Amino acid sequence: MLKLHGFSISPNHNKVKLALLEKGIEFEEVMQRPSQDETFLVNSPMGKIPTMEVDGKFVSESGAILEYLENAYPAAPLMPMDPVERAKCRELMQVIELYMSGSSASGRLTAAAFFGAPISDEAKNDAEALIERGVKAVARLAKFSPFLTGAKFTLADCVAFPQLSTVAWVTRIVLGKNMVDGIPGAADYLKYVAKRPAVQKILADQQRAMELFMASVKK
Ligand SMILES: N[C@@H](CCC(=O)N[C@@H](CS)C(=O)NCC(=O)O)C(=O)O
Repeated sequence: MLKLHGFSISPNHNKVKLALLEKGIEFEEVMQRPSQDETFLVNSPMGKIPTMEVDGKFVSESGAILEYLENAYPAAPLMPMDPVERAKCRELMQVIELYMSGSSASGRLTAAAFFGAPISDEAKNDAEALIERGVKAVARLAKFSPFLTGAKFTLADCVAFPQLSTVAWVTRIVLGKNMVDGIPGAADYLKYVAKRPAVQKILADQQRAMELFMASVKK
């Protein structure tokens, strides 16, 4: 059985978990925090989560894992068949991943949002400018009719829901404004997608993991 190593607070973990749930693939979740331990770097060379264990082999990088799932489990497709539509779906995934995700722009604010870590005004302004550019790009590309790329739920939604929710939360806490509100239709889209059973599970697991995490760092 596939094993997803990571933890349920992480948006990168949750985008893969959402694809697994939406595709109806059986999997096991193995609790793993990011780590620079040699033993973990063997399975995830940057020490990041998630990493997916497939028959004893490990694949890291959520984009590569999503591509594997789509190729290995084609029965419930989450990518359009038409090559151009497929590329447009990939484009949105990339734009969100590269310019808005926790490992890029909003990631600069994550420690401040989670732990109240000090952050300079300069760092805040830099992050805000980067996120602003990503917000404008997503606003240009997203259809929200009702899903990100059109009528069907796709991998772009698996990426967008956890990432945009995180950007919304982090920017509200650190910058005092929810920057996802700069994407017309995004707030309603997030509420709509949150009703899906798979997303409900993601949110419930995330809430539980967050409570455990906060209790462990307060000790
Ligand atoms: N590009 C990677 C990003 C993964 C990532 O940044 N994961 C975060 C958790 S959401 C992490 O492991 N952070 C720890 C670190 O950057 O060392 C992917 O798509 O999987």
